[in-house]
Amino acid sequence: TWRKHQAKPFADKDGFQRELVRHVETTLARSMFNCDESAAYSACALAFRDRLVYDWNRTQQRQTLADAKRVYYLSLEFLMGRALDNAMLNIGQKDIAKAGLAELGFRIEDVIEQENDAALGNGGLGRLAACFLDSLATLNYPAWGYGLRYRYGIFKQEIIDGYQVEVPDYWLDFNPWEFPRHDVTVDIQFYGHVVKTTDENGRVVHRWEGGETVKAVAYDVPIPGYGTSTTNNLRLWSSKAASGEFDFQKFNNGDYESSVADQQRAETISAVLYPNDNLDRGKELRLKQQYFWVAASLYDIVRRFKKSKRPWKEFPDQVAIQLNDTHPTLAIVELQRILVDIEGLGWDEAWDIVTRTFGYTNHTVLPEALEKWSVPLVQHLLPRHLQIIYDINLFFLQSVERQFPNDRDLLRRVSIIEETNPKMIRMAHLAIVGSHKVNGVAELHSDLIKTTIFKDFVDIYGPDKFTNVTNGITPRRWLHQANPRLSELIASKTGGYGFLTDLTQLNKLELHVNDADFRREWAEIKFNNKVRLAKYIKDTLGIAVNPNALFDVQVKRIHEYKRQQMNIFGAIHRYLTLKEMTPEERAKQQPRVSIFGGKAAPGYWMAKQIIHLINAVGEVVNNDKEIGDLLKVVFIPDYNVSKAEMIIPASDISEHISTAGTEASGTSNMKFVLNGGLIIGTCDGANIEITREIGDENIFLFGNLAENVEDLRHAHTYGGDWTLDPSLARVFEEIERGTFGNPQDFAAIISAVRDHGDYYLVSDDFHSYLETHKLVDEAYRDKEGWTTKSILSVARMGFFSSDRCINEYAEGIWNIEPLKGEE
Ligand code: 26Q
Repeated sequence: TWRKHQAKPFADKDGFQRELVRHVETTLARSMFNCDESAAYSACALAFRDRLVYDWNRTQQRQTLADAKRVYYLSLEFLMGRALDNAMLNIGQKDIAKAGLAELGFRIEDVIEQENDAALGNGGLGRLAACFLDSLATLNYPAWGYGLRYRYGIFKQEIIDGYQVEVPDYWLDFNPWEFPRHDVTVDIQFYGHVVKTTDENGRVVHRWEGGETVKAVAYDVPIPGYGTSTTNNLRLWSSKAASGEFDFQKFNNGDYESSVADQQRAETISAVLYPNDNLDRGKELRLKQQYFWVAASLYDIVRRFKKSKRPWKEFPDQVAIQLNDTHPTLAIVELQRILVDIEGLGWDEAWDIVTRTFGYTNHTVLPEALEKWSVPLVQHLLPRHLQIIYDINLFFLQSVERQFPNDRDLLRRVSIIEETNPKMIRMAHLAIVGSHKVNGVAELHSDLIKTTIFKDFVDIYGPDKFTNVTNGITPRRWLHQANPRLSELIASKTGGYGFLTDLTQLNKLELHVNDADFRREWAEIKFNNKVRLAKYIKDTLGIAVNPNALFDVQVKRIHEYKRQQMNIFGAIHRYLTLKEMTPEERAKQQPRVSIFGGKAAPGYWMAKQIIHLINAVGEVVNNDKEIGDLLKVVFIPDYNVSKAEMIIPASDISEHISTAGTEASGTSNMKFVLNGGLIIGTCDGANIEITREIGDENIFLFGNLAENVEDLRHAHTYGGDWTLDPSLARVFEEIERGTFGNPQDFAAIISAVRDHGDYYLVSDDFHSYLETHKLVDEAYRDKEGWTTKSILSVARMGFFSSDRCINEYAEGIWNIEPLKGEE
């Protein structure tokens, strides 16, 4: 009979309105007479949330009953963005909500805009985790995400006098999408010491004693799939003071202040997301975050397994744990500790279970991003874990020594411990040794890790331990939600919305590439998206941009390897070229808008200088009457997921121009092409596979290849005959003349290229970059040719769905099957 109580989809807009009004009047305790947009959002979110909760509970019951193998995706970042639009679309009732809200006097777009982004991530890695959750639910896989419930997500970026200023992102004021589980808590231990004793059978046992305890409280977030009742769970841990006797004693002794201080110290653990992207700047607090989250998650996973009463050896048949980069690598050590110290298994038996459970995804080859922790720090915070790491390393090195006798240098290179002062733990090595599969995120990147940073491990384990799973994106958010009109047009030509769950169906668009009406609509949708972005730019920045101009977009975290500096140098070159032209020549040029967006890590000084240069150039160019619409340079502040949903559909061409071999995959490249934008890019990351899929006539590739990067770098320092590209020299000259403000402000950006070895090969690639931009201008002039490229590219993007990607993980790494409910 409980089925009767399931919330049915809203029967119609009246049914939806009834629920909305009920929430306004009861949950929010407000009157419909003073229901503003914010209240309308809250009530609408609560109405849809009610719908999710039933599916969510049923999904969990079904998965428990089936006793099926689950995958647990451990990620310190989940860059979810907004939830309401996604929930409405996944349930399939956005139209009803739209009609219902309209009748009450609200535009659904304005209501959706009220929601804060859930911005618990930095960039690509965090957004990938969010796309994966969407695909896991949509494909009905039994899956949980585990993360941290940061009180502050990624900071909000303001631009003041051209410089980035960070403002805290307090996003939790009203969050209807999380459910606190005050009954689901885990006590997490830190510090203390290890006592070695023997048990009644004479076996050596290690007891971790003393130290301090912090409480982990679970907060659950429902993850609805698209067009399915499967609603998975994202569990985020929040830290709280463990109310032990300690506090009471202090309190009773009248030490109220210090007992409050202890409490605050505990809550600090989950207070803030570390804002570094592709940079390892870990402090003790970051290590505490990692252990806190990993220990709570594993306790939860093990508790669930133990309810099944199965023998331990079946753990890997019930549980797959995926490590999103090395951030959760302590999970390997923690599971070994649970099995050996607490459950009393032998080392080898435990280690076999551990390695069959874990998979590790690598997201970077940049040396400065490879995580290391100092041995003294781990010794202090997690004394027992350090012992276990040393034992893991000992057994590993012994086996390497047996396999490759007398190769001391090999042992030094692969050791989990780096013999520096202080000694460092190489988390990637630990992750490889403790997992059964290691994957990269695009073909080039997976090849690179096998031939460079992890080459020795391929020799040791053989090539089969290493694999590739090329990243993907969810077409639900990145096409259907972000670009509803394009989605509708595609549906009208491909026989419905089947492409949203089988993206390869996009290939049906090829049949219509010569259909004049279709082409006109296609171009019109892009134009309208550009008008919307132009309006946003005008309203927020006061810069008028012409929607007929070519919109050239680079939005991503600011990093030297991603080369926003090369892009702005290119814009300066364009400006100088235009200035040198006669008015007649100028009139023939293709108008452009160079659009930038992205955050710099607060401690990344060079990245902040680059933001300043972009804004300084914009200030001059945008106010030059001679230039007018021919060139605008715009920096959109506070780039985030919801801004991406507006910006990406409005792009004509986007820039993915990292130094070859540095960008593991990139995922925004996929989002832009899926929305009918073309790409200018280097032969790096997933650009290469995108080219293979869509055809090299539909992408603008340029620059040196990864295989030549090392030699070029060498030549910069030792070659002797290295000279700065002349066009680039001209750009530097202009900056140094003070055209864009005080040249001192930009000296470091120039020196990095001209005087300090040009590590990212800006000068080597600059000529080919400029030439390729000329080709872009020419191609854009041919409007029909451009539309053809745009349509054919979208038609061939089927491969880049995160559904394909998740199916590859499920089959090749996790060995899990979908579990569907009766719909
Ligand atoms: C490490 C230590 C201490 C503090 C922070 C960090 C840290 C945090 C975030 C290190 C790296 C990250 C994020 C990395 C990231 O986003 N990598 C991107 O992952 C994408 C998904 O696979 C790829 O598409 C991108 O190419 C890659 O840059």
